[in-house]
Amino acid sequence: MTVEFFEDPLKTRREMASDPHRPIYHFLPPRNWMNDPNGLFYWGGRYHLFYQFNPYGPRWGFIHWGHASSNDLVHWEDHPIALKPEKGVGDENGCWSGCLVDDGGRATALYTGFINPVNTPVMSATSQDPKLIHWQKNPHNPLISNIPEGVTETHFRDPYVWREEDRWKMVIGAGMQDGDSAALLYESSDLIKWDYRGPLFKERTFDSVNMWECPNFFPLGDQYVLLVSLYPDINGVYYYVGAYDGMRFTPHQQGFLEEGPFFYAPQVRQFDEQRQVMFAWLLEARSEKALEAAGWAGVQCMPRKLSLDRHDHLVTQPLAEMKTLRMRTHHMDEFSLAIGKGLPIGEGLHIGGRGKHLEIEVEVEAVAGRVGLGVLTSGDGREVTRISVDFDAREGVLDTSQSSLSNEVTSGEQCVHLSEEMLGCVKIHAFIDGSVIEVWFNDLISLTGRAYPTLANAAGLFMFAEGGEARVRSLKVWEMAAIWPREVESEP
Ligand code: DQQ
Repeated sequence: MTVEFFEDPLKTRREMASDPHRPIYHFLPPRNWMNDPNGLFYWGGRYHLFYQFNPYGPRWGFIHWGHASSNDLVHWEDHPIALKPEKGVGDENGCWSGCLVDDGGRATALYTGFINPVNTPVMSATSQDPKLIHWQKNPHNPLISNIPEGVTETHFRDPYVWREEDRWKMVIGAGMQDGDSAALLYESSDLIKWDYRGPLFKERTFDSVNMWECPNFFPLGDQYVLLVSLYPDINGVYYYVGAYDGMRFTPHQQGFLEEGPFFYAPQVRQFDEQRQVMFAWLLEARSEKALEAAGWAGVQCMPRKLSLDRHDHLVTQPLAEMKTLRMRTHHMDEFSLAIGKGLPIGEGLHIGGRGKHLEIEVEVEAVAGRVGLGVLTSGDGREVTRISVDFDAREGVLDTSQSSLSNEVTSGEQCVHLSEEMLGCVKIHAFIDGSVIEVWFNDLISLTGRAYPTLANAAGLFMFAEGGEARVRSLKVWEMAAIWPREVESEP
């Protein structure tokens, strides 16, 4: 297949770079639609990221596996499309989500073939290419086409595979006829013939949820984690932490990894002893018409490291490697914020056009009111995105309700609960990248949002305190570099 922009992806990236909503340090394809990360993998000395991709437009449909690689999980190089739908083999209408494993020197993708909503077999493709450019579909495809009894026929997809002693294990996301969601366990000695072993774990997470998409199952410290995406309605990403006996999983802790509507379908891979690394699909918050005009849709979150806090809650942190993108730093210590007065930080620190691509770390103390940051703010204040702590409601808040004057955009307030002990001195760690916002409160709880300001100068940064005064212990701002070669960048 010839898809013009993959012949010169950097040229396409350069053409797209003047769009102020495009991130520069989050991964996205040169153009068109991307959703779930797939097949996160280390091979031939490089990290590989495959992703759900529609080469024909900025809308979901006729999904292929796009491909990029990196030597640090931060900077990426585009590669040709890896997997394409093909008639007669089991994936004629789409190569849906899956993963990659190393089968004794042969990279093997296990993925969902989409024929129609009630026919979504498990498929496989292999590559012995050190760069993973060339793929062969397995002649035994489809590997699993019969769904087990009790499973809803439209709710069976997204294989996640790992090696356990001398066997391969796999979980598949499912929805059951009894209303539960499930991670179905399979076992194989050769990655081709799979035996069903029953649900690894099943539960009705909430009444509104009838399937777990994209299950990930992996060890973390001395526990096991099952991470699932709540379907339908992109209801958020949920985790269970517990014990695993080789057949069944028994959780003792659970919760939302992120509850909002913009973070979905993560994939987790262990790359070295210490680190389980995760990417996830960040959804757009604008109309189809706006997406068609933009020519692109969907972003990956920054690579994140997973860990368990002292209560066995699953938490994430941006990978330390992201610090390599920090450029000019601005630093202010010990200052007060008077009630109701915005303190413009951008002007004082001379942050130029890079105000749309920042990392910000601020530590604040207050006893009442809302204290926080205004980002992506226009000179006249008509467009502003607020990231704050509400000390009265004990919440971290990401408020995009005034982010954009456009009526093609969905906006609103997302809140997360902060415990009493977190409120002593709150650290807000925010990443702003065009239209992408990822925020952590006290390095523990994260929120993701999208903001699409329309005014050219909407790059201002300020701090505010409403309903109570605040003391800022320290504020650090970094202008961030792009993850693409210099020639792709547009003038800030
Ligand atoms: N996306 C894929 C499916 C998966 C869903 C299709 C989750 O395999 O269940 O693009 O976003």
